[in-house]
Amino acid sequence: MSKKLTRFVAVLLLIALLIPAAGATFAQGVACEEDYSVQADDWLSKLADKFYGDVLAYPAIFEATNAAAKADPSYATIENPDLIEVGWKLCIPSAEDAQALLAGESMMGGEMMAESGGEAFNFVLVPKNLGNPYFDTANVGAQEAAAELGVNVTYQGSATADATEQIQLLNSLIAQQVDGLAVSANDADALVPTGKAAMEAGIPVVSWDSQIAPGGRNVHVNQAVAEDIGRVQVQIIADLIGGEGQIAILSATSTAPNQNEWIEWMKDELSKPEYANIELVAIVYGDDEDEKSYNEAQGLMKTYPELKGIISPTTVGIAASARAVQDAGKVGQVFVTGLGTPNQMREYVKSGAAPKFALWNPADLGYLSIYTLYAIASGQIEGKPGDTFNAGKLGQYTIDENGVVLLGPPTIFDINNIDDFNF
Ligand code: RAM
Repeated sequence: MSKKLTRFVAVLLLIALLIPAAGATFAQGVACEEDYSVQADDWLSKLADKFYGDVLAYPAIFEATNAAAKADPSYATIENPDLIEVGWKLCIPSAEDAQALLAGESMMGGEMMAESGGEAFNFVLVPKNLGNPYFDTANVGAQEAAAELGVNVTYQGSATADATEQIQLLNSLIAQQVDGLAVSANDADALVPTGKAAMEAGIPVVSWDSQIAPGGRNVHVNQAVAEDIGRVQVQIIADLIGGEGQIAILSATSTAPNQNEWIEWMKDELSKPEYANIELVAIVYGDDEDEKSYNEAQGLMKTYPELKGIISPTTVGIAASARAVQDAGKVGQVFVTGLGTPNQMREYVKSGAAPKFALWNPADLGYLSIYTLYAIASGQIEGKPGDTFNAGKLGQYTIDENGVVLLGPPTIFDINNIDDFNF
């Protein structure tokens, strides 16, 4: 063999060695970097997580395997991406090819399933009540998630934050056979039978913001650790009133699961020695209605002329309380804190009626709730403790041992940062 020819063969051999052990290249130019035989308890999103670290990349395996099956029937033909069987041979494209396949999908998720014979999901986001900017903002995030996932999310709630009205609404949504419910509960226990009925009818239930007790939902999406939310509000009021004096709590409804849990932590914080000079004189309820909350705040100032602080762990109550303090000419005498939206509280931060308060981003909460619901409804996860799923721009989340997904720590707002936020 001539030297030239030897070199040519060597180069060919080298090229052959450098090419990964790929299977055939299929119609769309996608090669199987690896073949995979389905094991018990596998499902596509779990495999997408394993190979690409992204549960939402499962359509790439689905598409590539079906393309491969056309050229080589030893690969499985997958009709329903939610159903794969043990022993099936799947085509796993390289991460690069998977990305190209996903980018080539005009639609992902629910709509992609629609293309393959399934149907786009119809989810419903249910707030405690309508007419509250906090929940409206959550819906903005939910719609963003819906657009990314190719699902429909409608926003439906009752006029008042009332458990009976909410149960009626949920029953009618169950009868309509919607594909998933994301609910901010008006009562943790009263909603359990309804949540159960939905799940028994095959409708996944995620509670968010205000939880349905375990047993009545698959997962609860919690905005922040309840203990932290409770304690921080006491720490802020103590600071605002100089560590002594009478304070009151103006809450949402008396049955609200989230507020009631936070109030327990407030009491616990107040029992510490450093708050010995602070007296909690009353807990009243404005029912997340502006006028009622305003009247309750006025009532507190009348009944307790020495009152120095109001903690209102509701976006409706805190704005109404701050307005009542301002209208009463008591800025600097009575301080308000609690949980509010920056847009509703901006003027009261600036006037000094409510110089400091806390909240999370409700849009992120709505966004995460829809991703959680989608992960369960699409069969990517069962919704059990330890399950991990991808929530788009927010990243990866894991369900904890109590069936809870945690959004993250709250933000504290004051004059220094209030203008940086617009919700
Ligand atoms: C109100 C609602 C909601 C709560 C916020 C802080 O908008 O009661 O459930 O999370 O306040």
